[in-house]
Amino acid sequence: MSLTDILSAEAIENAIKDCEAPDSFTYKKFFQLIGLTKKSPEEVREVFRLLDDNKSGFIEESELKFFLQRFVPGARTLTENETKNFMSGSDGNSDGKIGIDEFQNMVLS
Ligand SMILES: [Ca+2]
Repeated sequence: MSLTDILSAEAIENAIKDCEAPDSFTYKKFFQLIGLTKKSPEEVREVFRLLDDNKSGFIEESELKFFLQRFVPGARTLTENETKNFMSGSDGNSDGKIGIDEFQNMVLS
């Protein structure tokens, strides 16, 4: 299973292009552009598992910097502001990392 089994490679490419400029990334728009907001809860959870490379069960703040590169290896890193906004918008229980339920809520709410 890979990300492009669930998401269209073209949509991913467009989403990455849309946030090429530093500080233009917002997770809401990105998840819309890649088509994730229209997926089923189970598909969203599968995407989380694919993004959780070290299988820790969480996406940590330090990993968010490289979030775009999980989709396209040549994509840019996120800025500190983008990383902070991403984390504060998704980390419902404020433990500094994103769990699978928090990820699902963030994408589908
Ligand atoms: Ca959390």
